[in-house]
Amino acid sequence: MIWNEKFETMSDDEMADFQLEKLKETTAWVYDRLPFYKRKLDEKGVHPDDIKDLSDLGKLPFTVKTDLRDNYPFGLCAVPMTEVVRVHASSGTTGKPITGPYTAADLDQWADCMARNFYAAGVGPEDIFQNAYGMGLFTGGLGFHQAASKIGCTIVPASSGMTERQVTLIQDFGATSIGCTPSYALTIAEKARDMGVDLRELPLRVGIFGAEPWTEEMRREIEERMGINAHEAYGLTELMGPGVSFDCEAKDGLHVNEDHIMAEVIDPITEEVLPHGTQGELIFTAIQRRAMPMIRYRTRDITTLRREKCACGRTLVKMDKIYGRSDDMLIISGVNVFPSQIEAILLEVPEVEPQYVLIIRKKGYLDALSVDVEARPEVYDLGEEKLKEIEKKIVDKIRGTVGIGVAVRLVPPKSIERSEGKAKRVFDARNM
Ligand code: DLL
Repeated sequence: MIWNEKFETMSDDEMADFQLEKLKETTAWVYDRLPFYKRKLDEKGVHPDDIKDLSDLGKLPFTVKTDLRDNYPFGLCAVPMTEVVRVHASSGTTGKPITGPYTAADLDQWADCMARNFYAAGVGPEDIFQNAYGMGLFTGGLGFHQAASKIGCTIVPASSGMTERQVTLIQDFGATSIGCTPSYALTIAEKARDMGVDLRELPLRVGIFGAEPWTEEMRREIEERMGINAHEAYGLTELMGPGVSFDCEAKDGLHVNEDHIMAEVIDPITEEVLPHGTQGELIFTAIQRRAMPMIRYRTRDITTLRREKCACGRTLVKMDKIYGRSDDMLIISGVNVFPSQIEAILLEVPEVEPQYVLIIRKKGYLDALSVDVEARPEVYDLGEEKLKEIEKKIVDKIRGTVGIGVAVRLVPPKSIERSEGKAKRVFDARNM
């Protein structure tokens, strides 16, 4: 199912023409209205009139997270507040939150982008959609809500948390589809099992998961535990929220809604734009938003772009599943490691649950990594000797695949805190 045939299957040439027109319009929009962008463009010696070609995007300055924090709350809002109809925000871990103001037209476009996500996952008007993303300032809850509403799904606005109730609602209301973070999907699946409810026997058939990195191995695990097709949503508050990109039935990368958001990948150190097929930091330019357009935003998310024929018929450029965030990259014995690499290995080990945490500690002058992972209940009961054997197996697997030595500890079932939203899986104990 394709929601917006025109833009999702547009030819590359037509898309390029469309993007150029919108890029010109948006650059002039921010230049004329926001002193922040005027100063940044002037410093680079670029004027909106200098944009003649799509490659001129590379001449524009980057915007970074601290620019948003420095302009908190509405310094980057390009319309009067009377035209702003809603504000979302992401808390982040440090400093001021990132705010996202929207005009009525921005909200409409956002709903269109998210509706594409629903259709690509095979969720339509006849579906009952349980929305277990957190409702509120977080863009997940209302972002999914307004799209499901536009499509005409029957919405169950459960929000996140109260997991037992989530299971009961799925059961009683006959939800056919669900949205939440992948880690919360695992929590729901586990709670269902504890309650003696077999989700695989219920009408639930699709999930749309996102807001945090997850591996293909995690996707298969969730599909198996819930008896569903697990699809993906990607996005960030700075660029509207979910709806930036989504996967389709091919499950081979995520289509970027590039008529709204242009994507580039750069080398995070040299800031040089990289060719498609090369991994680097994702950069987004929002070319249609009016309250808070964004010029070349550095996401810190690591991926690769590809423009290729997709089995689903969409022509929208694809990005690979997010490999990790540059902030989450660990350097262990001189080797760069992303948590996703460890997750992929752990999920291949049949004796453990998909519940783990990574702890970074100081070992002399170097950083050392410890992995705590839960043993399956029946495995945990086999005793210490067996656990040691499995721990060693995991240590060897990680050394063989990632090339680093780590300490692995199998911990008791249910001893790792369960997630209801974005899971916190990396702990820094270097200063403890
Ligand atoms: O997490 C928006 C969202 C809500 C996306 C619901 C999908 C579903 P923020 O809270 O601003 O916005 O966090 C944005 O989360 O830069 C990524 O690092 C990460 N992220 C979001 N989706 C994915 C995904 C929402 N599918 C940050 N895979 C982004 C990996 C993701 N990381």
